[in-house]
Amino acid sequence: DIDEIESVEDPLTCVRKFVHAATNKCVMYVLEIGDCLGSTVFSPIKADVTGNITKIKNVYETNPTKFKTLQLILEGEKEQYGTEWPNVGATLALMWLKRGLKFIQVMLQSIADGERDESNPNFIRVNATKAYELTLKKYHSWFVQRLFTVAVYAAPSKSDFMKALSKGREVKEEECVEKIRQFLVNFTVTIDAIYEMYTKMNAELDYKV
Ligand code: EIS
Repeated sequence: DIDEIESVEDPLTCVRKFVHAATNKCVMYVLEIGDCLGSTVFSPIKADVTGNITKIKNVYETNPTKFKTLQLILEGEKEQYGTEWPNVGATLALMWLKRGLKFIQVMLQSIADGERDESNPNFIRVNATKAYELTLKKYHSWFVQRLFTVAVYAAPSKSDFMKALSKGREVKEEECVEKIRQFLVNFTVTIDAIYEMYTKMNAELDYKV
């Protein structure tokens, strides 16, 4: 929201507001993508991501003025929970949510960059596998890693995926890739800012599930 950004004084507030606004938008896209993936294999993933969002939203709604930005939520919870923090509340929910968002970012970037399996050019397995290795794998036990391998086999073909992203319309691959590129500009900046915030605030945990 340009108006909101221009009306504030210092650049840091600006960045926080941007992260807050952009995340709301990103989150909507994620849910839409989830719906497009229909398959029951994806329902635990969708439930997890939706759970994270609900948790963050609920905390925000307890005090929208105090929790105007994601950073203010983390700072507020740090104060509130003491030694339990960051393994608690919206801080924990966003810690996991950002990994799922980063997975999507890396996968879309890989598709946009034209990375593909030459013998199966209409599959997105290579893109999903790359994204998994760079974002979630390190937080998953051997068992969950096996589940991922199964999920990747249920992934739609690239053309079905593009169709789903275009809300069911038949679109040219090039046209869809261009939209993905545009989407990635703000999406990437936002996710990077959230990751940076976790690093700066020392809020990142690296246990496995
Ligand atoms: C966290 O979940 C909770 O999110 C968090 C809190 O309860 C915390 C406590 O430790 O746990 O166990 C969850 C973990 N979440 C930890 C795993 C759930 C699903 C496992 C399925 C494994 C396969 C994942 C691979 C994805 C395959 C994709 C194939 C590609 C087409 C366009 C595709 C969109 C896919 C988006 C992928 C996002 C995955 C997110 C998984 C996150 C995760 O590992 S709290 O809850 O704080 O809110 O209470």
